[in-house]
Amino acid sequence: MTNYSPLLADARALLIQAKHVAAFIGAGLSAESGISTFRGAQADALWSRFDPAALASREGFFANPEHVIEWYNWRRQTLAKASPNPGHVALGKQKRLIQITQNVDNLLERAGVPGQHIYHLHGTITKDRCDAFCGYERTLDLEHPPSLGKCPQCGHFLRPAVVWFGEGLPLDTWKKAESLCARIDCLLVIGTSASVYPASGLIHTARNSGARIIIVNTQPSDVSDMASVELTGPSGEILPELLEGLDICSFRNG
Ligand code: BV8
Ligand code: ZN
Repeated sequence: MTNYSPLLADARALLIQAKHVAAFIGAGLSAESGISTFRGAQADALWSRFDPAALASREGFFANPEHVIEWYNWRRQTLAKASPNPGHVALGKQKRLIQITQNVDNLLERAGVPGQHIYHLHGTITKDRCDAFCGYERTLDLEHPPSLGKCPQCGHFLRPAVVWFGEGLPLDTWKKAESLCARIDCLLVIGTSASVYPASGLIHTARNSGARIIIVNTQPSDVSDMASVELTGPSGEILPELLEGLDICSFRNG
């Protein structure tokens, strides 16, 4: 008997009675696939070994572009060797659930979540794009990612197709996520410290619109006080039990 089991029934009841559900996902979902989180307790948490401002920002990139591309290519090769964990697989079975993710990996896609149901708020490391937004982008071979290069269309640097600190989120994706969170009646918050904005503001948007919040995390987070139910444990263990046999959806008529 784990410490979260008594709460599982409460969380399942909320998911079953809810009409419109969405998932909001952070780096913790991919931790059991060997993808470092940003701030979690693990010694491997990315930021504990790197300075995010120095690496995940345009200033950092232009200060040392080769070094930043090396960091991303290390992450790409780690992702190439990683597989979806049981948490991703459980989410992959929910074919009608919109999954709003801060993660830049492709593990939800590889677990079978329909692409149009994954809202990547912070982009993806599986692609490069032109830094001048001229429209050029390239999908990468994650095992053998290219070194620093220039856009063949306009000559500016090519950089990972992610949202760096200080950069705006993709507007259309943001608007879809925001309007969804304003009208759902249950938000499943998985593996996030809820410390990065404006993404984490979506949890507040959902709560303020009356949605019940279910949290899955190995430790308390900035939004623990908003939870109707908080399931403490690894998402790779909890999600298969929580979602077993359910078919939760975001648009009832969808
Ligand atoms: C912007 C891509 C303006 C790059 C990332 C207020 C409003 C708006 C902005 C700000 C604001 N306050 C501060 C800001 C600035 C900044 C920000 O939020 N800073 C933080 C640090 C305070 N925000 C920005 O700069 C954003 N841009 O605002 O621009 C603007 C607007 C218009 C036009 C121009 C400019 C952009 C932010 C996006 C940054 N990019 N990623 C890359 O990956 O290299 S953020 C990065 O953090 C990842 O995406 C990551 O997913 C995300 C959030 O972290 P989490 O996912 O929560 O991960 P974390 O490690 O923190 O937590 C993991 C959790 O999992 C822990 O709780 C742990 O307990 C749990 N866990 C661990 N293992 C498990 C588990 N849970 C379950 N099971 C397990 N096994
Ligand atoms: Zn270009």
